Amino acid sequence: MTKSENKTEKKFEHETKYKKYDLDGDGVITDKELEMDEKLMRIENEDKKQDAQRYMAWFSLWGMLLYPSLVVFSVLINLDQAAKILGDMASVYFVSVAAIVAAFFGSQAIVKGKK
Ligand SMILES: [Ca+2]
Repeated sequence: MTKSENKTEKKFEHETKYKKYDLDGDGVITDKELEMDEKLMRIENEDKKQDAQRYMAWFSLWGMLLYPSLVVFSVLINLDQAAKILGDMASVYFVSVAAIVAAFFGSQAIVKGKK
């Protein structure tokens, strides 16, 4: 190795916070290792996002299922006003939930189609 090469070669400082990127532990952080970490992080984020979306879709579906029981419950314990309000809100609520669930399954279908 000549002197000029030595100068252009970049080194990480000792005990750098980036040392975790040296996946094979040979002391050299290659572009490949950095790209690999980026890929893994993207996969992890994608995974978290999907979990959150799935949770939201299920939560919405359960809300949809429990909504009528809530109305029945209100009637049963003589909360007539509450039952009426819930009934009035139902149309808006169901359309919103349907939109969320449709968006979820729609995006799932698009993702699957891309793969
Ligand atoms: Ca390495």
